[in-house]
Amino acid sequence: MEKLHKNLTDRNVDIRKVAIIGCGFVGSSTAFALMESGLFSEIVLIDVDHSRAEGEAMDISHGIPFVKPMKIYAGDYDDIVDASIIIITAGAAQKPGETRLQLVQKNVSIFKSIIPEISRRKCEGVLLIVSNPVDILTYVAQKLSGFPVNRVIGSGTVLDTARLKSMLSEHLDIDSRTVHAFIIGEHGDSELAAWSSAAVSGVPLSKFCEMRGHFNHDESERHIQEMVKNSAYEIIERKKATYYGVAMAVRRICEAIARDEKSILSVSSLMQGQYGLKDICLSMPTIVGSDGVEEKVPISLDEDEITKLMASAEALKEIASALDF
Ligand code: 6V0
Repeated sequence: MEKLHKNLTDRNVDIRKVAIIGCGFVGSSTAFALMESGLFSEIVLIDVDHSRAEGEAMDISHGIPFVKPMKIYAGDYDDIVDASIIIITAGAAQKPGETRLQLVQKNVSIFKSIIPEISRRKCEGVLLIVSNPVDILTYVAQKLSGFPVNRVIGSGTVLDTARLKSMLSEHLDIDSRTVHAFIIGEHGDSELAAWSSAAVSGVPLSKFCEMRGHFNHDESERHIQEMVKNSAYEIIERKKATYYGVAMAVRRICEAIARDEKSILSVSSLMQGQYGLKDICLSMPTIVGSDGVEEKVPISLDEDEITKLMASAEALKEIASALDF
């Protein structure tokens, strides 16, 4: 069968090397999480504020004797040509009360300075976008880089899905790893929980809830979904930024890529006709392996979920169409 895209063995990348562009709260926490993971033997940090990247590299590298041997250093774009994953966390952060979408034009301008540096060097790694608004910036990175669709991924709702699982685990007093449920759509205000396909170890969620003494499904679902959606606002109000949760989410995505796990994660990527949606990036459960996006998983959605997904896509399209890039 003819190959649709080059797989890892055909690409000029070092599977043990990862780059992080942007070393603020999110970039440095991600570097720390990746250092602890033992997945990589080389981490390159890039920031417009080079001394900040140097400081983070120095600080984190002093912990290497407690983990596995590796190199972590501040570099420039020439150092990342063979990185298997290029993570972008550069950008202005969300301010209290500011929506992710309000950040958009500021961060698009930053991407216009970063992405051409990457494509000019013909990097063949997977681009993993974390900066917000992540779906819009994944779309912008896709267009600016000219990379194949499978090699541009946004962290999307991987974090929101983890928040959902952890809240359901508290609600049901059950291990969060046994909860199967996804937040889909935009990573932001129009996101939705795909309740109709949610389950705990194969038992439909509503049935499992009843088993654990919860019968008020509609109200609980509404409450939990609101809490997931407002998590970032709540955290920002208290500590000005969110970074540990997202760093763990990025680590999980990197693990799926570096180990070619074919894990199903709710990453953001270009829709190509699924659910009738095209030319926009948003999150759906997706098989993720060493080549990035392998395939989106067509989970079944009920009528209400379809309507909400369409509204989420519409909200994103409206913003994308107004962008100047
Ligand atoms: P921060 O602490 O201000 O760090 C941003 C860093 O980017 C700074 O060190 C800047 O110097 C650097 N930077 C700016 N412009 C460039 C450039 N052109 N090239 C290289 N580096 C540059 O922000 P923080 O780390 O808190 O947040 C970073 C981004 O992550 C923001 O857009 C957040 O909104 C986003 N988040 C995304 C999440 C997700 O789930 N996708 C979660 C939390 C935050």
